[in-house]
Amino acid sequence: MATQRNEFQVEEILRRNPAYQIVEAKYQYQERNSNGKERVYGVKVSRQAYEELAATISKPTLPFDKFVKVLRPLMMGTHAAAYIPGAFNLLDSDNTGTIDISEIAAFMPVIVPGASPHMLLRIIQKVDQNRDYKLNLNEFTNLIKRGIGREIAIGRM
Ligand SMILES: [Ca+2]
Repeated sequence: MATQRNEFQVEEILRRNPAYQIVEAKYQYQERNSNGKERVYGVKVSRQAYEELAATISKPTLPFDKFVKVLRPLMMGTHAAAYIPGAFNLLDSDNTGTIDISEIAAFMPVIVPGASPHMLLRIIQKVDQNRDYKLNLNEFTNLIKRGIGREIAIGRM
């Protein structure tokens, strides 16, 4: 099958300050391709970078501590499937049962500097089955299970 994914393991490392606040979330990937070749890489998101970006967005944004709970399934995919509903509820702050695509897309640059929200929008459109530019829990779950954060992070999109 042409779309076969490489096997990977991922570890989340949270760095905290003396007040026990998370100051950085790091995701470390170890990947083995079909030839048995190993590749190690990581992505990190800092509170500072997140808050700086959040300050430029006119809409209300999640505090960093909650954002990390969204980031976890986004970056870990099926390895953090249990966190998908919690992440969805955080993003669906007004409890409409759907989340706005632009709310997720707005934060792509903190995951990968230079990543454009359009990259994510393109992928999201593939899981947005009813094409309403919003994601329900089912569509969001499909998105996460595709390992979307990791795909963006390693520039495979
Ligand atoms: Ca939809």
